[in-house]
Amino acid sequence: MSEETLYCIGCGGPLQNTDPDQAFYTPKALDTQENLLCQRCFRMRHYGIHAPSFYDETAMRKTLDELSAKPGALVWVMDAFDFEGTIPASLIKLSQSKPTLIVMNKRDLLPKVLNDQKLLFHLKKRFKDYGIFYQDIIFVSAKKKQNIDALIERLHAFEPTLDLYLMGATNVGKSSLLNAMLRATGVSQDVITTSKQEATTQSLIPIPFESRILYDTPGLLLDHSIQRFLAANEAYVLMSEREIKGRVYQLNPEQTLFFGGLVQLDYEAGERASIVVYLPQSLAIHRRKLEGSEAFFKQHLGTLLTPPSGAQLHYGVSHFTLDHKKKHDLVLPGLGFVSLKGVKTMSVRHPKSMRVFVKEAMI
Ligand SMILES: Nc1nc2c(ncn2[C@@H]2O[C@H](COP(=O)(O)OP(=O)(O)OP(=O)(O)O)[C@@H](O)[C@H]2O)c(=O)[nH]1
Ligand SMILES: [Mg+2]
Repeated sequence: MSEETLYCIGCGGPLQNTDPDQAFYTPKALDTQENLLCQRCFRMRHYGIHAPSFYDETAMRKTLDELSAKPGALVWVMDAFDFEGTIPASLIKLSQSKPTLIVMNKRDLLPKVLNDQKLLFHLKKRFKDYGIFYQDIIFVSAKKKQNIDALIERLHAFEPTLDLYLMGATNVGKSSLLNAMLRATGVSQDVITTSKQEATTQSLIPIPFESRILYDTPGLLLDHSIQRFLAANEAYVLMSEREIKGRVYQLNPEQTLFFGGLVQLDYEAGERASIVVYLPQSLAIHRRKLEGSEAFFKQHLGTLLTPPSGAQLHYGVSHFTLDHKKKHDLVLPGLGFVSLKGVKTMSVRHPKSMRVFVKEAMI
């Protein structure tokens, strides 16, 4: 083995070729000049195999401390569809001390009725509420290669001496964006490993980009992520691949909607309500009367009402009293949102770690 440590080009981990059961193993000799992949990245890329992560909460805190101490600018990537669910508190703090660009990725998932102007107006208010500081907000789609040139152009506006850190929650598409930017500058294939799995990127990956270094970073893990409480295959099915269109329900009080077995919305009092569900299309919606819905939930959870189909989740119930004349969004972080009009009171059963809340409607 050569003296110098080599790093996996796919996930950033320090390579070793002695123990296949340990992190960042490669069967290849470590004295080569070629870009090497660890076994985990190789399997994820070529076989789509779900591979264990070596990145945990401790490593996450260490990375954050390291980055907070370095000069540089923050390129904060969020999932445009689930931005309320992809705002780690640690990055709010970081945005207050570093020049920050907000990149709303996965723009392709948002319903087309929500135009950029409307979205921007809403985001500015929300970011103010959160205490997020930023220079600009840009909408992109790594998947559809939308606005990638504009993003690169915007990066030029940062002081040339600053290195740039692509940061954000896990799975928002940081690595996909970096691959898209590299392709836009002539690289012919994806360099960094991407996947639906949490913590695909395991360590900082420095990429020389024009005159500076652009770092891909491991995503921040969130406790309300669906991957925390669902089996991997169930969570993957809920990760949308295309535009999420609203599913419309006209509901009378005393009616209930089940979103799979994950969320139960009991509409208690109000007018005849208009409810538009912006949740992954793969999540089945079941409608019934409110009376007896508790027993129905217990009886059908895991069979008619899935996911989850396996282990029992811990649920909590949140009650809401709303101004029924206004439109609101019920936000289900990690899943999406439900737009409500005409509702006075409702109760929502949800996984305990999913902190649901209501805000002014976006659409
Ligand atoms: N629909 C859609 N999916 C995207 C987009 N960008 C990335 N994805 C998907 O989102 C998933 C996560 O992408 P990654 O690039 O691995 O995300 P990441 O932020 O680097 O994740 P970590 O390394 O775990 O922090 C993959 O399944 C991507 O295909 C996008 O613009 N639109
Ligand atoms: Mg990544």
